[in-house]
Amino acid sequence: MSAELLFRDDLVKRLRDVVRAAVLTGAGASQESGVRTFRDAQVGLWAQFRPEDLATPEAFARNPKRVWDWYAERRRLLQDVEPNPAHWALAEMERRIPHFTLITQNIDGLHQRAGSVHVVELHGNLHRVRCSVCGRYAERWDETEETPPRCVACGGMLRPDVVWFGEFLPRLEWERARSAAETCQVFFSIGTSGVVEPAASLPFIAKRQGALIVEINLEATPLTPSADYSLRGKAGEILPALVRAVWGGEG
Ligand code: BJW
Ligand code: ZN
Repeated sequence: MSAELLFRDDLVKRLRDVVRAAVLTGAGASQESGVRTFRDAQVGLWAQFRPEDLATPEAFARNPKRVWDWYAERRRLLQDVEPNPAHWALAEMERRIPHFTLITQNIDGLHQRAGSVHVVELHGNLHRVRCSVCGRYAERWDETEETPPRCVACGGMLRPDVVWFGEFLPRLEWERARSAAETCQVFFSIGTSGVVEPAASLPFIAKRQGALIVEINLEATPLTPSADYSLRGKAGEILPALVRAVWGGEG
């Protein structure tokens, strides 16, 4: 399949001279690595729970062990997972576009593993925990008989350093994401259902200040009617082809 045939000529031309770009990725960007998207993450042991019943502070307060075990299982599954061509292509775009901000809702760290440098993690990172009482962060902790393990400083329960429903996003990350949306010439929305706020508002912020909106998704989302280009298909196929069409080389 020729990359040039895939895209309307004007998109390729408009991307060639872009200096400031922002990208928002969601679970669909990691799907081809074998990471389940958030809304089909409930299988096996977890099939009886909706994500909304696990990814909340209330769920953790009610049953901390169940929530900790769900994240521990997802962490374990990630051990066998590698970045996919969508991650590699985004790392390549960062090398081509002078001011490039990659905003991700994913907590899997796969963008960084593919070589992306300027990554804004809006919803935290699965490989970090923090104390639910004193807020102390840790990237290493001992799995003890007690689940969740306890904070070495204050004895409070550790929790994953991720953002649950009803919690505020990390302030600095949100400021960086908003500022990138407010100043970019092109905004890419990739593999996100676009229903979880405030991340879902970022492409609309970009649109209001005149940025070109490019969406890549398997299906239509609430953003689709507002997108200048809606590319329907797998991010791991479309992104490398787009990089090849715009900048040439391997993509
Ligand atoms: C492919 C593909 C392939 C598949 N190629 N595509 C305003 C209005 C209404 C509600 C709210 C509002 N403001 C706030 C809220 C409440 C809430 C919210 O948004 N609720 C909505 C559900 C209605 N938001 C919050 O609570 C946020 N906090 C907040 O706003 O603070 C202020 C506040 C505080 C107190 C009170 C009130 C306000 C926090 C949101 C935190 C979200 N956290 C999660 C969990 C993170 C940890 C974890 O992973 O466990 O983040 S929820 C979950 O959804 C996760 C994801 O990052 C996020 C987004 O999901 P994503 O990435 O879009 O995945 P999917 O699965 O939904 O979609 C995948 C897409 O990929 C699909 O479209 C596929 O088609 C596509 N795809 N394969 C291309 N190969
Ligand atoms: Zn503590």
